[in-house]
Amino acid sequence: DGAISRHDYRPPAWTVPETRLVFDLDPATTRVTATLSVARNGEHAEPLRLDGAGQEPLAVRVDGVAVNDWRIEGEQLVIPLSGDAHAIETEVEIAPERNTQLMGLYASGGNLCTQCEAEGFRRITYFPDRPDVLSRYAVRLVADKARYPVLLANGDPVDAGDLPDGRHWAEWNDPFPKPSYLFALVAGDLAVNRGSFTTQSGRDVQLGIWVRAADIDKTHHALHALKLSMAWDERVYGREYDLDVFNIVAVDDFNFGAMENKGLNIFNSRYILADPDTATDYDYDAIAAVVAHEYFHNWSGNRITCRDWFQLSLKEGFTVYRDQGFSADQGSAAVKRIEDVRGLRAAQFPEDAGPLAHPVRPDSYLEISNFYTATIYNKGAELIRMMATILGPQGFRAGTDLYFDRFDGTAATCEDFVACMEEAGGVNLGQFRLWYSQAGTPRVAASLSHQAGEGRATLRLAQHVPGTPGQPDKQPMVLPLKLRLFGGETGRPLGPEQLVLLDQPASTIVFDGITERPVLSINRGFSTPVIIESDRSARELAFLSAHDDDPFARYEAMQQLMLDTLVAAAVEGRADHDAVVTAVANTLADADLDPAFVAEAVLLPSESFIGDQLASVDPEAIFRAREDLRGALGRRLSDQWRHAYDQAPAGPYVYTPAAKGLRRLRSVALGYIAASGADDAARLAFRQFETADNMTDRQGALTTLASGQSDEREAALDIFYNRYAGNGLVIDKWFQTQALSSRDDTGRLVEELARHPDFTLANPNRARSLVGAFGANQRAFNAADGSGYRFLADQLIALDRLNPQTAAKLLPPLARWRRFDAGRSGLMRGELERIVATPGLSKDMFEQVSKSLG
Ligand code: HT7
Ligand code: ZN
Repeated sequence: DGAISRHDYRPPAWTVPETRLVFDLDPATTRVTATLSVARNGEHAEPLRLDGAGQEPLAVRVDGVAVNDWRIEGEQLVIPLSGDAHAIETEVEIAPERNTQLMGLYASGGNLCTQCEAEGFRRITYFPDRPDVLSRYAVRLVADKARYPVLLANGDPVDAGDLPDGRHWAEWNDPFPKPSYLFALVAGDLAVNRGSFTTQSGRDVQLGIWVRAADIDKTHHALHALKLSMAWDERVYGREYDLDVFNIVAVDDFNFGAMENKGLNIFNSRYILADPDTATDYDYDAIAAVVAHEYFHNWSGNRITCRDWFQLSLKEGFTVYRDQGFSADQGSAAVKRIEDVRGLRAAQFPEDAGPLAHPVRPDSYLEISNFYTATIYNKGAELIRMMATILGPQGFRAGTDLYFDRFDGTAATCEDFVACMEEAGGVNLGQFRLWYSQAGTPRVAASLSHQAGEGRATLRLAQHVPGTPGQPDKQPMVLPLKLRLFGGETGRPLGPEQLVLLDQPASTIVFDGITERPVLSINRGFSTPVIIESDRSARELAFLSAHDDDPFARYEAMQQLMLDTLVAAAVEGRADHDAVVTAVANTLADADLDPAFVAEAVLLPSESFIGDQLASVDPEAIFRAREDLRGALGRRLSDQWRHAYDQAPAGPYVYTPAAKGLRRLRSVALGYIAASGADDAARLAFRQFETADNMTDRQGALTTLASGQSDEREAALDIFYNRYAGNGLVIDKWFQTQALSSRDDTGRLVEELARHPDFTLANPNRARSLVGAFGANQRAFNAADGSGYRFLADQLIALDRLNPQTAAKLLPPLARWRRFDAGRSGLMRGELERIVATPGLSKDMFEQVSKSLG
C-alpha cells in the first residue's frame, strides 16, 4: 500500500561523499547539473538508485561519459555501476514558477528559494534523498543580475563574478557533510541587516537577515534574538557556531514556520518581521523562539542528524526542548511553562486521543510530511524534559555532551540519544523507552487520604494508558511525578517536594508525620505529560490556587477548578460560579503576583479543552457554560477588572517582560469587561483600538470588538483593513480575528471572507489565517447544519490541488468526528468520504483522511 516501515531500514547501498551542483536559475526553466561522487557501501551488486519526482533526465554521465543504460523505476533513476567509486552527472530542468507545492525550488514574491525537508530535494535533482546520506556540497549559482542581485547558498561564500549577458554567478562551499534535506539556495532582490557574533573561542561570524528592502526596519528583533540564541547555546549546552557566516532569509510563501538549512535558514516572514505597529507581543515571542529553534538545530539536527524519518523527534523534540529553555530564560519561566502546556493540551492531547495518534517514534507512514506533528515536536520535547528531570541538571548536561561528542557528523537514532542519557546519568531508562513507542496520553488517578490518628497520609496512584490505533494494549510507563503536600489549615508545606517515579500500574506512597489535613499538589511543573484524575474538592483546588509555591501547580489548580465548574454547567446545567469567582478575585488581589502570571491564571479553559473532557462534545452547551461563567466573572469582579485595565505600562511601547505582562492582563481584563455586558465596553475597546501605539493593544481591542455586535466593530475592522492594506502578515490577522469570533454568524462571515479579493489558498499563511482559524473555532465550525464541515471540505479539496502538505495539516478538526453527537458525526464523516473520493487526491490528504475514517 506504499507505506514505509521503520523496521525496513537498511543502510544506503551507495554513499555520496561529494556533491557539486550548478544552477542556471530562471523562474520558468532552471537547469540543474549535479555531479555526485558515489562510493559503494559494503559488498553488494545493487545499482545506484537516485530519488526524483518525475523530471526527465536530460543527460546521464558516468565518469564523464554519456550512458544510456539507466532506467526509471517509479520515481527513481536507476544506474548500473561496475566499480566501487564513480562520478555521476545528471542534468534536469525544473520550473520554479509552476511549483505551487512550495517544496523543492519555488518562486515567492519575485525571488527564488528552496524547501527540501523532508523530501523536497528530489524535486530539484536526482539524489539519494534520505537523511543518512551525508555529502559535502559545492554550489554554483548563475542568474540574471538585475532580477536576482543576491545569490545565497549553504556554507561559506567562495567567489562571485559577472558574466557578459547581464547574468552573474556566485559559488558557495559547505565544508560540513549534510543530508540533502538541509540544502538551500536563495536568488533574489533582497536587503540585508548585518550583524556579527564572536564565538566563545573567539571566531567572528557574519550574521545577515535578508528581506525585501521595505521590510529592513522590521528585522532588528530577529537579529537580536539570533545573537541571544548563539550566546545561550554556548552557555547552556557548550555549543558553538561553526561557519564564518549565518544567513536568514524571510519569504512570504512557506509551508511551515522556518527551516534550519545549514548556514542559510529560510523563514516564513511571519517569524522574522516585527515592529511595534505590526507585530504583537505574541509575535515578538514567537519570532525569538523560532529564530532560536532553527539556530539550535545547527547542533541538534545538522551536526547530528536523523538516520531515517522515523527518528524525526530526535532533532525536533530535543530542539523544541532547547528553544523552550531559551524562551524561559528570557522572561518568566513559569508563564512560559504554562503557555507550553496549554499548547500541548490544545494540539497534542487531542491528536493522541484521536484517529491520527502515533508514537513519538512512529512505526510507519505513507507521507512523511504528515508526521511534522505536535506529537513529534511537543510531546517529543516533554520526553526530553522528563529525562532531564530524572537525570538532574548535571547528569542531563553530561548526557547531551556525550551525545554531541559521540554522534557529531553522523545520522543518529532516538535510541542513541537515550543510551547517552543512560550512560552519562548512570540510570536505567529501559522502561522509559516506552514513551517513544507507545502512543496515547497516560491517565493517572490520584487519591490522598489522611489517617489523622496515626499522623499519616496515604497517596494512591494508578496509571492507565488508553488504547490508540494499532495499539490496543499498553504497558505501564515510567511517570516522573513531582509532588508535595500542604497543610490545609496553615498553608504550610508538609515536607519537601518529592520526585516519584511511578512505574507500576498502581502504587501507594505513605507520608508520616502528617498531623494536619493535607492537600495534594501533584505533577508540579507538569513534570510528566499525563492527565491527572484527582478527587480534590473545589475547596482544595481553591486553596492550592492561592497557596501552592509552584506557579504551574497554582495555575493548574485554578484551571481544574474552572474545568470542574464548566463541565458541571455544560453537562448537568448546574451553574455554581462562586468558587471560581472567589479564586479569581483572590488571584487578582494578590499584589505579589506577576501580572503576566495573573493573566494566564484567570483565563478560562478553551471551549475545545472543555470538550476534550467530555464523552461527547456539545459545542453549544460548552459555549453557553463558558459565556455564562465569563459573564459572572465580568460582572461580579467588575471593579477588579477595571483596576487591572487601568494598569497600562507607562510610556511608549517597549518589549520587556514587565510591559508585556501588563498588556496581557489588560487585554484579558478588557475581555471580561465586555463579557460583563457593561454599556461602555465597546467604547472602551474602540478607544484602546484608536489610541494604541502598538499592535498588541490594537489587536487585543479588535479581538474583543470582533466577537460583539456593536457599531464600533464594523468601524474598527474597516479602519484596521485600510490601515494595513498590502501588509500580508497584518491582513492575516484581520482574517484570523474574524474567523475566531464568537458571534452567532461567524460561519456565514467566514464564507464571505473566503470570497474576499485578498483571500487566496496559494499563500499558506492566508489559508491558515481563515480556514485554519475557523477549524479551531469549536462552536462555529461545528454548526449543527454541517455548513462548517462543508466549508472546510470544499477548501481542503481546492487547496489539495495546489499544496497538499498545507491542506493535509488543516484536516484534523474533521478527524474528530467520533467525539460528537450522531447528527454532527454523520455530517463530518460524509465530508471525509467526499474528500477521499475526490479524483487526484494527494498522498498527504489520502493518508490523513483514510486514517480519520479508519
Ligand atoms: N525542520 C523544519 C521542518 C520543515 C518542514 C517540514 C515539512 C514541510 C515544510 C517544512 N519546512 C520546514 C522546521 C523545524 O522544525 O525547524
Ligand atoms: Zn525544528
